[in-house]
Amino acid sequence: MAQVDFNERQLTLKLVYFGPPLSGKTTNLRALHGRVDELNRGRLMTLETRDDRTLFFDLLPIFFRSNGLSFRIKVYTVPGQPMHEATRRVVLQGADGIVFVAHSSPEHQEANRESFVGLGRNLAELGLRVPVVVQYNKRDLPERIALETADRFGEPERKLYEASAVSGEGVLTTFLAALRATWDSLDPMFGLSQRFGVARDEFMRTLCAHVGGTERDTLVA
Ligand SMILES: Nc1nc2c(ncn2[C@@H]2O[C@H](COP(=O)(O)OP(=O)(O)O)[C@@H](O)[C@H]2O)c(=O)[nH]1
Ligand SMILES: [Mg+2]
Repeated sequence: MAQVDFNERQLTLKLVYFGPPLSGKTTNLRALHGRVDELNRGRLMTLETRDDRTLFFDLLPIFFRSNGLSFRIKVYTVPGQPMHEATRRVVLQGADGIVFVAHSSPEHQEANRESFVGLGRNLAELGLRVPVVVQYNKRDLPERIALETADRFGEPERKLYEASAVSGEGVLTTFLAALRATWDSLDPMFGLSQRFGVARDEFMRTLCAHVGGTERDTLVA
């Protein structure tokens, strides 16, 4: 759950990148890390085993000040392998928003579905109702599923974000879309816009500037 301190004018959000093994969650965080100004980020903590898979989780803290307000965004990834269910649940605790990173290759579609079902199960167990933004990563693969027929995970109207995280393409757009959805879901609960005196679009513009984006990136999101 977001930490909101109206006296200190501080907002801390938690965003979690979830998805099947090897879909590119850690690569998304690396690309984000590369874009954020050094002044506005902490160390990217990542723990990898030799087979290229995240053992526990990655964490990238991003912080910035604007209008006398201090924002902190903690971005996590979970390990995708089935055996790490318990770790995923712990990392998901207190999440305010989720980016689901799906794999674009045809043979990974079953793994995508299984992982999404797992996400739903974990969220239900934790009693969390948070926005989920879906990204299809690895759009650069020659063998990739068409977006028109891609799984929208039970929501036919769901917008799908395309990315190629190795080159950084689409990473920022997905991140911004997730934070916009997060703000929109928290605003009615906390009265963020009113009590902080910051409208959502202003929050988005400032955030965008601090992660090396342009006005265009917020519009696309
Ligand atoms: N071709 C291609 N490979 C990618 C892309 N994103 C990640 N990868 C590769 O896929 C592998 C798994 O990525 P990683 O971020 O560790 O996946 P995670 O298990 O979801 O954290 C690595 O070898 C990455 O370099 C992408 O957009 N395109
Ligand atoms: Mg990883």
